[in-house]
Order: sequence, then structure tokens, then C-alpha cells
Amino acid sequence: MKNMAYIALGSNLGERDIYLKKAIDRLKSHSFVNILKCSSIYETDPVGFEDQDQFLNMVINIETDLSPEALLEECLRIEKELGRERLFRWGPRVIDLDILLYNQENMESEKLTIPHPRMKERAFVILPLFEIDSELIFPDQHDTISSVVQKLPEIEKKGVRLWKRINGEGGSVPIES
Ligand code: A4P
Ligand code: MG
Repeated sequence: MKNMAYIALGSNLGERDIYLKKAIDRLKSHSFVNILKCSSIYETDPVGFEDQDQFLNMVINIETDLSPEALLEECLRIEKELGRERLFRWGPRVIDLDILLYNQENMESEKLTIPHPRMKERAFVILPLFEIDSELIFPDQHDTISSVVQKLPEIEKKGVRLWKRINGEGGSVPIES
């Protein structure tokens, strides 16, 4: 498959890990998508609107023959099929799928901005991304993932705790920077 992309997954309602798994299974079953890597699952303090339950977050790396727009449509379709209701921006959700990066492209349209505009400030995205690709370079300012990790405030990093390792072992220790 021609293109490489990274997708962030988040859930803070109901059986959060089941929603993550179901979303990945649906992407996996798409004939134009191959899952290459999955990060561990992290439990994270809510950012933006803080008066809501903790999230589970993770990041996956895929290869795909879908265009960025078609991949977004697929993500929105999966969110809908899994029962996501949009209550308000940054509010609670059973599943959120955000496209972080697509090859080395920079794009901005009404529907889609890549790289995801808020990703570099969000420890719940950057730490799982660093786990699966510690050599990553961003297409916009060509900064490295490790420099982005270093710039994250300590307090934000403390809000991201390992919940389940890739291979299933449970845990809840803070992630070391
Ligand atoms: N859209 C534009 N660019 C993209 C992209 N790269 N990937 C558009 C996906 N969608 C993109 O998304 C609204 C619209 O954004 C989509 O229809 C698409 O056309 P949404 O998922 O309905 O809205 P949202 O997720 O509520 O808003 P937004 O602004 O995407 O929020 P964020 O920035 O994703 O934040 N705290 C923790 N701990 N963990 C979380 O996962 N998530 C959020 C949501 C807030 N706080 C959180 C977490
Ligand atoms: Mg979203």
C-alpha cells in the first residue's frame, strides 16, 4: 500500500478499551488499510474540558491506499457505527479517531487539517506516538518527535499513565520522559 498514516484513538465513556479495540478491528477489516503498529493504551486526564471522566488514548500506524479525505470518511463512519454522539466540542465520547499525520503532507481544508493542529501540545497524543516511532520527523517545521516530547510541560506528561502494555500486561505507572 502506498501511504503511511498515524491515527490517534480516544475514549472516555462506557467500556473504553472495548471501543478502542472495536475501532481498530474495523480499520483492520478494511481492504485498503493495514495496521502496522499499535501503541500501548494510556489512561489520561481530560484536556480542554476538564470536568469529565479520564480517557484511554493510544496511537496506531497504518499503511493505506485511501486518500486523506477517504480515510477521514472511514474514521467518521466508524465513530458513528460505534455510537458516537457529538454533545459539544471536547466533550465526552465513546470513540474519537483523529488523523495525526499522512505521509509528509501538510494540508488544510474545511474538513481536514494534517498534521492534526493540536497534536504537538497534547501529551496524550505525543507520548504514545513517541512509543511507536521515536525517530519521527514532523512535516511542518521538521522538528523531531523527541524535541516535541521535551517541550511538553511536566504536568501534562504526569497526566498520561500507562494503562495496558502492547502485549497485554496491566500497569499504571507514569510514563518516564
Ligand atoms: N478534522 C479536521 N482535521 C482532522 C483530522 N486531522 N482528523 C475535522 C480528524 N478530524 C479532523 O472532529 C470535528 C471535525 O474535525 C471532524 O468532523 C473533521 O471534519 P470531532 O472529532 O467531532 O471533534 P472533537 O474531537 O470534539 O474536536 P477536536 O477539535 O478534534 O478535538 P480534539 O482536539 O481531538 O480534542 N483529553 C484527553 N485526555 N484525551 C483525549 O482524547 N480529546 C479531546 C478532543 C479533548 N480532550 C481530551 C481528548
Ligand atoms: Mg476528533
